[in-house]
Amino acid sequence: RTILLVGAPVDSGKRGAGCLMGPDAYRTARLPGALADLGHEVIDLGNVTPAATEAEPDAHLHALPETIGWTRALSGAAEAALARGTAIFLGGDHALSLGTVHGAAAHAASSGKPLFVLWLDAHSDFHTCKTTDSGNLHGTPLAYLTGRKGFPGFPSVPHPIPEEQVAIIGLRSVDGPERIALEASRIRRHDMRYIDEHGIAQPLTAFLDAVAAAGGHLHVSLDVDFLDPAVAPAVGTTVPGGATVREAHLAMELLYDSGLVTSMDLVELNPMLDERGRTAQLMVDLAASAFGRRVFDRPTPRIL
Ligand code: DIR
Ligand code: MN
Ligand code: MN
Ligand code: MN
Repeated sequence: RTILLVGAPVDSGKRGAGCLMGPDAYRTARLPGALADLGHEVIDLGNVTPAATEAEPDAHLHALPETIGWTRALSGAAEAALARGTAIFLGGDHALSLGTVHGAAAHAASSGKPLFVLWLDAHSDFHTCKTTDSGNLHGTPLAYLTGRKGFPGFPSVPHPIPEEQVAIIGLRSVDGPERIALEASRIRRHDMRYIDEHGIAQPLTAFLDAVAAAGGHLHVSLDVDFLDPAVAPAVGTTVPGGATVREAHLAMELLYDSGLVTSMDLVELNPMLDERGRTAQLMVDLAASAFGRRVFDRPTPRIL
């Protein structure tokens, strides 16, 4: 495959700074080399910069104009990268997905394919600008991308993702208004208890079967806090009880086996909070699993 790396040093989606160093941490932890070792052609497109915007600051929403500028720029960058191959977006906090998935939806629409989104996260990121209590826009992308109202000043969403084409896995921190909206939606949602009871392969395989049956594109958004903080400490919003290293690798290996992944976000890594780069390294190893690293070959594509 041709894999395009797109740096998205977004740090406007929440208050604590540091995610802007994420793209260079992934490069330093040798993500390009790891992917090239698997036989891929890797093209690093460098870092995107936010578009200029006339949006006014908002008293409640943190860094609203900057986040609108990032959304506009990253949508265009994502659409352009996807025209050339598979795209990996190096974050940056989760506000970057407002733009990357917006662009992926435009690409999918122009290819005549439905876009599916897999959200691996402790949080549901299903707030609108009206319901967010923290005012942190990294908690909003899934609401924006599924076409919920309440995003004044943001680019319009001409290709909203149908709710049944979204799956969230890893949930253990859902705010009240998000929970009400989620329960009224058709979004597929699996909390950590579900993973404890059924394992991670079951809900993921069910979702991948739906993507394959629809002939869809698949965007994967991997938030560092999907992982347990004991193994991935470098994120500002740790929540205990997350995915283990093996659960995460199995998820990535199943994604590779499916052959369905067209784009991926690596988000919320804050290198300032890391212990000798271990979280960056784990994220690089997970990305490698998602793009073909394995111990033994298997009679793979159960789904293709
Ligand atoms: C939280 C944080 N729900 C908020 N969301 C995070 O601020 O609205 N998402 N950290 O990954
Ligand atoms: Mn395509
Ligand atoms: Mn998130
Ligand atoms: Mn999260």
